[in-house]
Amino acid sequence: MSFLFKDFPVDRDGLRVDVLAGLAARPKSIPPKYFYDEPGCRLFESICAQPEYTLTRTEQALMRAQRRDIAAAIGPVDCIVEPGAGDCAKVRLLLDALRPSHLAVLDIAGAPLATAAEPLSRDYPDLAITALGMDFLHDLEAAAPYLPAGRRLIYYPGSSIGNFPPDAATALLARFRQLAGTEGRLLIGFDLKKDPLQLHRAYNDAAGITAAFNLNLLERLNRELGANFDTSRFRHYAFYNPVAGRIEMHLVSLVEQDVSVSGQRFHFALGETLHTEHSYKFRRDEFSAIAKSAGWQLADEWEQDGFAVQLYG
Ligand code: AVI
Repeated sequence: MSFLFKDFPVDRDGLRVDVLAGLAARPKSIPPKYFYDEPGCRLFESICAQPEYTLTRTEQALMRAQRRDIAAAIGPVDCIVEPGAGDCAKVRLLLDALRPSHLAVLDIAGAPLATAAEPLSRDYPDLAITALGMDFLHDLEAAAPYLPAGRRLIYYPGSSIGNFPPDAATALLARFRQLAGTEGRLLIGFDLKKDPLQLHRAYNDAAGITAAFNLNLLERLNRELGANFDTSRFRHYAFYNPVAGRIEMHLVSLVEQDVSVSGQRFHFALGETLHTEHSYKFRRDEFSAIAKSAGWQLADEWEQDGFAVQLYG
């Protein structure tokens, strides 16, 4: 029916500013959103296909098995909004089940988003599609003028919410609440607490893809910030911390070394860590308490093989 693509200006200096600040902090850290350059996105796709990393496949299986029940619980929807939509593959199942008149997909990688979203108009000729190239963590509110009036469903699958510390997760869910409006709904998927060894294996796959994904962050800094990281001098180190309820992902320096990034020198002591990601795991009641503090009321929920999807209103 119609296809609109708008690419918001991205802060081109954001990577440099965030990385220099993160390397000056103690412990050193870099925000996980910087994993996803082109090679990083390919490596993440490959992680999702590893036998040990069942999260994505389990969510897909749950959504397929429960789609009618989920659609009935959601009820009529005018517009689906998917922040971080990427290749726009996951939302198709909801488009089939809910038949909304409008879809708005948001992603920091604007051009690939537009390429992924446009073919949807062939498969759903009556659907108005809006693709917004934006860092929704900064610009979410700027999406509002592009959304039609009516009932909105925010769709946030893939346990992406687990990559935020609890305070930041609550703040993001509260912003989703604002964007959805009082009649709006949220359908969100997240990974559940389970056997720590199963979690450990998921982030330490035998083929070494998660290690390559983690180390690609250093290669990205070499490519984009003129850094001189030697990746053979860092070890991918991921483990489940049961006290905090999260996988922690680190790059641990195997030697004492100095690294230059964007013209600044940073010292790594032997064994010092560069923290790259948290991936929180939840119990269903824990998550609904977080969502409640962000203004959402649990309406329904589904669980399969250690993964949950919850519906809020
Ligand atoms: C995107 N996110 C939900 C993934 C996760 O499991 O936290 C990212 C990831 N990191 C390592 N493996 C996968």
